[in-house]
Amino acid sequence: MSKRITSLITALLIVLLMTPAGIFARTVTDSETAVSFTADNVTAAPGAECDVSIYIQGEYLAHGLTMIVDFDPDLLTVESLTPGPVCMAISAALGMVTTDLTGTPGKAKFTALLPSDAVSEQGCLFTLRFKVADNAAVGAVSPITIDVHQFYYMPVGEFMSTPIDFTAVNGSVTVALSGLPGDVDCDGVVGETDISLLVSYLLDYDPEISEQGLANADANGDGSIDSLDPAAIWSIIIGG
Ligand SMILES: [Ca+2]
Ligand SMILES: [Ca+2]
Repeated sequence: MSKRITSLITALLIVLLMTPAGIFARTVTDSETAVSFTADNVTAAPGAECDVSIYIQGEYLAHGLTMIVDFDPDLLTVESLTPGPVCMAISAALGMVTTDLTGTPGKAKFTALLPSDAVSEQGCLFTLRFKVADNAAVGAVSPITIDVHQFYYMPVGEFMSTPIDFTAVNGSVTVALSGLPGDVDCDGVVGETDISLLVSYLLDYDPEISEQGLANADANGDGSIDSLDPAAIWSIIIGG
């Protein structure tokens, strides 16, 4: 790349970075197709890790994207961001990708700038790995909100960025106990109360047991809840 082009690109970037968002923006033209950003909906147990991917679909040509993924910082801590195929295409096109996962609790920031070639890839942009708080209540939900601040087309030689139309479909992380064999009362531990509850159930005393609790009641995993399972729970207790 010649020095002149490099200088031009640098000048363009400076203009872009110093310009308040949208001041030079034009209205989206009819020829552009709406793009959708989507986030996964996942479940995870208290204290567990889970992955939420952000996807981009639709036809587009983009030179810039600034996105903030919002989540509930009381429920989730973001641990890492793994680039997906779209993010890798941005890097391959010599784009600049910056992330900020820790600057503000509850926010993961992703910025991509492509000074030369536009990107049009579809698929996974990146995957965020979250850790669910140890004390998270079962049934609590953290929205995963996609907040796109800038998404535009601006080839070299253009002094105005053109916003690209898009829709965003948010995701969520729901705190749920994953199958813990033997944990009939779903309190996160396998104990003698689980045996009592299961025995009550087997004796048709009709105790209140959740759907997950019934799944956990099959402690030996043979597909049925029967008189072998209290012993299996006892084995888990003394073995653990
Ligand atoms: Ca239990
Ligand atoms: Ca069983």
